[in-house]
Amino acid sequence: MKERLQAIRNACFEKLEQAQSLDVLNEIRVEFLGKKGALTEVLKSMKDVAPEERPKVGALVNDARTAIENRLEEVKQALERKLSELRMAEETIDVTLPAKRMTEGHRHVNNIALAEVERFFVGMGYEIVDGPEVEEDYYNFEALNIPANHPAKDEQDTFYINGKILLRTQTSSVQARIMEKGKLPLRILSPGRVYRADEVDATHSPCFHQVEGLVVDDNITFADLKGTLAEFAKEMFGAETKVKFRPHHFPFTEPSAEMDVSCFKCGGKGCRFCKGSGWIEILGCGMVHPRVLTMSGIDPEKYTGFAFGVGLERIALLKYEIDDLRLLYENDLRFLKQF
Ligand code: 2NM
Repeated sequence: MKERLQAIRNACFEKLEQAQSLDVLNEIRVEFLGKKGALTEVLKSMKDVAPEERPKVGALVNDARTAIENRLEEVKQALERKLSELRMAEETIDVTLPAKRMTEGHRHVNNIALAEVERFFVGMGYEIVDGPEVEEDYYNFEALNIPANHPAKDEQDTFYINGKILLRTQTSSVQARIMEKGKLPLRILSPGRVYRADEVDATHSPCFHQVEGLVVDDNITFADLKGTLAEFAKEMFGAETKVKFRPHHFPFTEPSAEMDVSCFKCGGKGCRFCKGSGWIEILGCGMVHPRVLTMSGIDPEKYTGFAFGVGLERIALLKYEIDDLRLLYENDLRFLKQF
């Protein structure tokens, strides 16, 4: 019996020597100490031992069990220490390695141009205002003196949701909404997306951005318009920039004009950039039509105003000398990274 117990103990210790994982340790525990384990088998055979011998044999079995349990615990602790050292070694961080570079985003060209436009007008006391892109026919057309038979109202040019609701074609709709509220004086700038049913090409997109400005107060004259927009041109295209106004027609302004800036590439001598003319067309403007004021509940005998509208993409393309509008929307990083 003594030899049998010694053999079990040796077999167990030998296996423990080889054990490399906690799972294997547990298997060894079950194999030797478990319900069907080797030691339990010995206890079962006690019935064959002479009664006077049993206490002695029992004590021997208990010794063997204690020895195995102790060794199991020792091996377990040693193994845990070893595994944790291995893990620590694996997780060690080499603080001398160079840091990973984060890819940093930046503003889109359109946004850079918009920030510049906004900075100028906010500096002049304008408030930036916002309104719905899905707009009522009334604010997009009727309130701006665009009659029912006007070509801009054609389904060929405007995206209609239904007979009365559409995607705004200009951000003046925002201004019509604000004039209607009746708080005067007004000095507002409404940048935003506008939609027109155009085919995509180098200069057209069905969705683009407009910045429109509106001032309404007593004694506002065309001189205020000219002074404001001449300063704006200098801010955007350089202090040397000259402006010129050409008569034009818009339904919502009277008189109306288009403003050109002297070519900032050639200084007005004429080059490829300005197609030899020395001038570049930049925006539309005019004195707010008395009918537009009246429809918003403003008395045109007491108040006058000027307004203007500029295409943001046009400014961005000119300033950064980009020759195709589509580049602004394709989100090709090779393009975007240049600005
Ligand atoms: C333009 C050109 C001229 C304009 C008019 C108004 C409003 F609401 F006051 F009637 N807002 N913007 C306007 C005037 C827009 O865009 C080329």
